Amino acid sequence: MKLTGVELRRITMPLVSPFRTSFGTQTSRDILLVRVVTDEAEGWGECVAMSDPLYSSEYVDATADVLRRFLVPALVDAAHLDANAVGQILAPFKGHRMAKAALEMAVLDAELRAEGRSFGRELGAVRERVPCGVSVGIMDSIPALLDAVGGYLAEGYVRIKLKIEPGWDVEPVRAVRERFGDDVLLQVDANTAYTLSDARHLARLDPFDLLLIEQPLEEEDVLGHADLARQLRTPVCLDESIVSAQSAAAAIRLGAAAIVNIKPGRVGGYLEARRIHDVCVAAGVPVWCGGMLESGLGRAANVALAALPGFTLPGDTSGSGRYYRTDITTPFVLDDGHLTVPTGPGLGVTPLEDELAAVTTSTAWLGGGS
Ligand code: NPG
Repeated sequence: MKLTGVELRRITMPLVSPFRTSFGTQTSRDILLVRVVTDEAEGWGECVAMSDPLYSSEYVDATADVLRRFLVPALVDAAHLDANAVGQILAPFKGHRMAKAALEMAVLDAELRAEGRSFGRELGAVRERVPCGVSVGIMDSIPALLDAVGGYLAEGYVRIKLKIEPGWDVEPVRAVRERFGDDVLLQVDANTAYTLSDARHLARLDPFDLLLIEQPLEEEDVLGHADLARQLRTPVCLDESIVSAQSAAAAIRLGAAAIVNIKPGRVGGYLEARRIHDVCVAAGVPVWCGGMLESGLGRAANVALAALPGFTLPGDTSGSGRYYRTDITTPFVLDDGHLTVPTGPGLGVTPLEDELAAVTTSTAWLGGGS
């Protein structure tokens, strides 16, 4: 393929309810979409960066800037382009994995659409549908939390993840266990909110038989996670710390990650996400697919990835309605706790013109002609 140009499109989608994590509260999602135009087909990518650099160092304005100034021009200059080449072409530019992932996703979509193959087929999906978990934000009170969890269980979600932070950890977990019983698949996510000196406190979660505790310590503290893991019965899962297959292999070798959350945006794209999956499978480490409040575009690709054989735990692959009243694609709707892996060419979904126009705040064309 030869790249003609790239459209960057900013959209703002209101959330159905505020989503609070240890790093902040969100009421809407500011998303950068990437549409690549090639001589063979068009493709869509979604950048998972947030408005502010609170989850990781990237943020939407920065991803738009690095795409415009460095990443897109490098691809426009390439004589022959395919998704496998994107990582190599962009390798001289350090970091910026979320920006790179969005561009690679769009090129992969275009390539697969041109060839009539789906993301699931390309990545190696072995399931037609995937079981879905839901991430439940920090609430103002335990009764409000129990209402929310009860609602999600009634909708069919097969696994509950509670966001935690100091002051909101043991009691919410205890309350959910007491109300909904020991059979509910339950895990917690700290988004780096603790330090190693909290080890004894976090060990108080052990009696609740959690699937895992996700990223209790800061991103670079891989050794700390290994030390913590020796003091907890609850398995330690890494999210923010895993930025590549190489960092996954190191974390596993050090005993810092018994389980890995794979988010394609965080690691530079779906191809690196698959490599992490392969590293984890070889090491006997279970993986699951994380979520970053994606629109239907990112959701489609995540559901395809979550259908790979090593994804043995339910992911944060919720239905569109968990976050958005109106999605920009045909919405993903839970069926008996599962989402169906799209089978059409590329992502298998495209933005709906009116819905997309309604949430668009700006567009910019980069590259050649049209
Ligand atoms: O289901 O899409 C989803 C969201 C799941 O909790 C979720 N994501 O830390 O994993 C996380 C968290 C997150 C959301 C992180 C947005 C960063 C941005």
